[in-house]
Amino acid sequence: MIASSLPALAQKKSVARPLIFDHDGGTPDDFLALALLLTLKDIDLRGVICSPGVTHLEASMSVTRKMLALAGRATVPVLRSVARGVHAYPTPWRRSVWVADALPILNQRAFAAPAAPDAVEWLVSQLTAASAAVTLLITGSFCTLALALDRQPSIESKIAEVVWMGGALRVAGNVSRNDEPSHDGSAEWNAYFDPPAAARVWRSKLPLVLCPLDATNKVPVRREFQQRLATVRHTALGDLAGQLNAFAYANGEEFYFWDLLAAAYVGAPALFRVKDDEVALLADGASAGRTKPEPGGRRMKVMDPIDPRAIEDYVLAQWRTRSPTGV
Ligand SMILES: [Ca+2]
Repeated sequence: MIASSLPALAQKKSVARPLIFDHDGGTPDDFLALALLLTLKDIDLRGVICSPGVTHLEASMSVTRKMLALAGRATVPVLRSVARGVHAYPTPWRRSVWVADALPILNQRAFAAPAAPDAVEWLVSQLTAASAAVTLLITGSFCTLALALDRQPSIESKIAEVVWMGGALRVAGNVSRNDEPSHDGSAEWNAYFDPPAAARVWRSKLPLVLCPLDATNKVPVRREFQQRLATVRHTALGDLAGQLNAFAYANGEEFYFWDLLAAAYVGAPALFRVKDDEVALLADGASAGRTKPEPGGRRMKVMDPIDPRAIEDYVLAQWRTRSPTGV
């Protein structure tokens, strides 16, 4: 950019980027990602799709609606996916969404949930009618997108890019043999939940940006981060984020910025290196859902956080500042 063009650009009103968020209700992860998205000024959030995955769908939809209402965005449509997936998540992982749904901060007012349109039908009609290409942020499996692509393949041309938290390229997967004895442990759960759906997206020409475990492993949720969340409690979204993040300690296991990292990329891509890669997807067998770097594999971009501490600082700064709707 040349310096002389700056005044003209400064006067030009920036156009918000249209985005659809498709999540699978993992608590706290998917909702932390939503809490960050709701702080972004340059995003036009067109709708939030609740897909099956690491959740109970009714509770996931309820939390999603209550979060949108808390953020003054109750008019953003919430869509119900009828996709089913293939491999069910371990039951204990899915339960905490019910606790999130009962948090007082999300229940300050009585809430009447409107009927939820079918996500696949809505996605096809939204994209078909879109005048500008839409970004998809997907922090669950591809189960819903795959159905939409099958229903109307031409929607591909209306998708600017798909940012996906999923895959494990040069690190171990997180599908445990304790939970899935027939699996070899090489896959990441968002790919393993519905490998044929991932294969459908692999067959598409969609621009794909991966946020794999290789990236998320670099950003653990540190105790210090939880303590710093207490300093952003003066905003509603910051307060909610701190309460949600406490769920990260429920099982005493290591927790990472997974979905939140992919959302941070949407808001602040400059905090990431992005490299081209070629990745094969194994759709069945003992490695079902494995995403394997391989010459000749599907081309995609892969994100890598430059500085994990800068990611923490970024999300805290977002939650410290009042959102575009003033909460
Ligand atoms: Ca998720």
